[in-house]
Amino acid sequence: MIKKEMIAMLLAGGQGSRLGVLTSKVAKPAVSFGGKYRIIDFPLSNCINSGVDTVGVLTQYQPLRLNTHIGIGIPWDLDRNIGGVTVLPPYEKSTNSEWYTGTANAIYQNLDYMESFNPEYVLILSGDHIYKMDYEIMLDFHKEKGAEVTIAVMPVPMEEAKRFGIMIADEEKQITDFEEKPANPRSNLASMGIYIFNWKTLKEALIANADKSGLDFGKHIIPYCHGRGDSLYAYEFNGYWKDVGTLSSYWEANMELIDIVPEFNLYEEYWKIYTKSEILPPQYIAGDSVMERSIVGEGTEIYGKVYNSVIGCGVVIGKDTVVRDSIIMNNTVIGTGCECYKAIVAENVTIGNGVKLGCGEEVPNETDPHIYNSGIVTIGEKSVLPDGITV
Ligand code: ADQ
Ligand code: ADP
Repeated sequence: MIKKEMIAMLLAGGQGSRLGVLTSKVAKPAVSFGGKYRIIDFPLSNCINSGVDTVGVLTQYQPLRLNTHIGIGIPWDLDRNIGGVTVLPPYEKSTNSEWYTGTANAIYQNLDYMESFNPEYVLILSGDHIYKMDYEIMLDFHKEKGAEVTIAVMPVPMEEAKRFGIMIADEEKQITDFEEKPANPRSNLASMGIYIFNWKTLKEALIANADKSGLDFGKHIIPYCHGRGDSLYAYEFNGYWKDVGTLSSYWEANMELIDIVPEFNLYEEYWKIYTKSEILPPQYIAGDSVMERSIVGEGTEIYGKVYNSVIGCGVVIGKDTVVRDSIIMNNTVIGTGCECYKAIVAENVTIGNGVKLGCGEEVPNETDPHIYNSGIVTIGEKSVLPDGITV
């Protein structure tokens, strides 16, 4: 009989509406990041680097690019006969078919998948975080404490605490109180949305709460386990971790890669981030062009001037164009004589000549805070911007 000590379930199906036009056509975990990666590369690489070789990826919203990217898991060495990576979309059952209505509902609908590996532990991950973490060390902590549930936590600035699950832990790191996104947080110890459950505990909790609508870990499962007296522990993580769920956090995390001494380092040999990449020619940097403090993907051609920016693969930046503090994703073509300041331009965009991006007035949008409230101009995938316009 197959037996895997710990398997991972990676939640990658949320709509990601706070990323506005960046996620109108792709799932958030498939959004490109850092010039050559996609967000999901980080948790997937963490899995393989931590020795977790069985990963179920729960997809739902706009999964096409995500599916193509993951494929059979070759870049992450997750193409296995037993285990490996399996994409798990919601499927038609004989009774009670439904979409994944919440994070825990998505896991609940895949009880059979998990059961087939007969695991001791299940690691629950989000597909939208940028970090490097050794889940094996977290598992050691979980075992050492004799925990039923371990939640990875991090202190966050107090003013941001209400965006997260917040907990109070004692000196032994046992969780004494947990509140999901409290209006008035009593601590700044935030849940990273990364959990290790004993399989038996998880299964029982999911079955007991199966009828709740929008079944969610933070809202239902964790409070349920806490309420019935399971032993919950907080595993404190001290490295770099960023939830890139908003345009400003996404922009910031990209910009942090080009800091003079980046806190998050992509160049470490011992913890590689793997990705699926196309075979592309080398970058071409033309005479008279400028490249300063930037990351540039393969196959890109630079004829203009680029400062403090993250440029994807297969991008063309025309002559006399200036790009500053911006993120330009794969295969976007920018014409000549353009100005592009603090902008995020998605993949496969075509920008004409003499276009000005991010040079207009900053108009905070208070009625619809989902989009354009960050002073960052964002252009959605496959947009075509005609010559001479200002955005
Ligand atoms: P949120 O960030 O609000 O809070 P949530 O929206 O529940 O997290 O999404 C977590 C992950 O699940 C995302 O990767 C998302 O794409 C995916 N997901 C959401 N709905 C899904 C569905 N129906 N099917 C499949 N996947 C789905 C959580 C915790 C907080 C914690 C933060 C940390 O609830 O306690 O502080 O994460 O970021
Ligand atoms: P999204 O909200 O972008 O669709 P998720 O699937 O990660 O992405 O959902 C996160 C939840 O947080 C949503 O239910 C959303 O309503 C809520 N939310 C929206 N904006 C914010 C914000 N600025 N800070 C914290 N939570 C938010």
